[in-house]
Amino acid sequence: MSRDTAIFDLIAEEKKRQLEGIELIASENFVSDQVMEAMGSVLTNKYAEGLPGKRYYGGCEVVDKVENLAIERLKKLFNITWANVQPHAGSQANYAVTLACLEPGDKILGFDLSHGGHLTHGSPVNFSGKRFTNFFYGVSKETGYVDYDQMEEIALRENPKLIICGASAYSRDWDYERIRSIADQCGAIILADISHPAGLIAAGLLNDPFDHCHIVTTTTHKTLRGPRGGVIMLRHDFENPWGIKTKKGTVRKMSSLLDSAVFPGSQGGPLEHVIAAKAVAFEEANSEAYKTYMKQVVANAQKMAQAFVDKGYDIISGGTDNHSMLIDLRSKGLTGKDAENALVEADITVNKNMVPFDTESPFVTSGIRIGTAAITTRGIKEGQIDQIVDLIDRVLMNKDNTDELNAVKSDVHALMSNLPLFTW
Ligand code: DSN
Repeated sequence: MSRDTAIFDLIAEEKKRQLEGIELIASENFVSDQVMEAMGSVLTNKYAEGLPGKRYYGGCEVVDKVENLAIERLKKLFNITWANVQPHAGSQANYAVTLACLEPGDKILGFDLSHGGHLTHGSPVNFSGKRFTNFFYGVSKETGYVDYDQMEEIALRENPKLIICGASAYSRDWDYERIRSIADQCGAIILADISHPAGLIAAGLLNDPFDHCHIVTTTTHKTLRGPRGGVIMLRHDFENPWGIKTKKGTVRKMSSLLDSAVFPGSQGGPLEHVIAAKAVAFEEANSEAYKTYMKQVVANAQKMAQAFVDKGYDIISGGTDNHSMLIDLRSKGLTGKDAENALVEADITVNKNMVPFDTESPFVTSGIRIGTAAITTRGIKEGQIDQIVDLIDRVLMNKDNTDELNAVKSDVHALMSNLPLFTW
């Protein structure tokens, strides 16, 4: 068969878009060549349902070694004792946790989606909202920080079986110790979904959730800079509190329930090519160079948040501890949708995002979310941040002026086109 130019031309077009533009979506990043190579390898041909050493197919000797390497490298990265690297994505990881821990109708206390939470933390349009009974904590209107008093008040009133912390759009660190003290008062298990700040936690730049939160999930493609995927992790394995027993009559460990919840509970064959790419990314993240990269990501984000504040933009909570920030555009008379669309015209990519206490719908929103993981991978340092904020401001202040948007686009291409997609 001849080469499928329809698809490969589109891939080339997308590569050009990625090279020329400024990528500020907080959940995106660029992977190294070796991560890409592992993903595009012959491992995609192999079926390997089960776990290393316990498969339902022959010929798994090699992929067993691949998957074991991924697990060992991840254990080293976060100083943990157990991991499952098979979830196809963060949502699948969180689905497996609910399958292991909850019965339909059980209560979950999660972070409100409109305050920065994630769909899988209890949103009514997601499995987590459809299968379970959900309650939400949010941020304080005054400070923009998570309101732990509200979390405690709801937890003690409702006695949820699962408390979920972690966010898609929250720029501050989490007080995992406080969350544990709340969970212990009502007998809840805690799931920390660290999908966004995982790399910063691995590099020791943010609080470590693993001693306080019973179960931790993350995606592997955001700050972790790996292939698209998810993992589930435990530092301390424990007997499930519901007394679920093995066939031999002993109480099953949480690791065993989680393994079963991934396969056969919710997934079929693991994506061994993606697991190989995860292993490569975990090894990269175990390096000093990665720690330097993570520090640069935070330095860039803090510099950017300040530059926006200096231009009169309203950043939720006033700044950032991590790679991201949420900008409330209401004081500028803009919606998130208008801002996202105008910025795309200039090849600057962000996503519209609800802000706490938003009055617009999720399709319009009052804010945009910005993250610095991807531009930092391309080699952007603090010295170029003011220029990027200037470009964004020019777009937002001239959103209906096509000439100005085209002028900004030329400046964006001049800044980015000669930078590689991936640098250390
Ligand atoms: N991964 C989420 C994000 O963009 O933060 C969306 O599911």
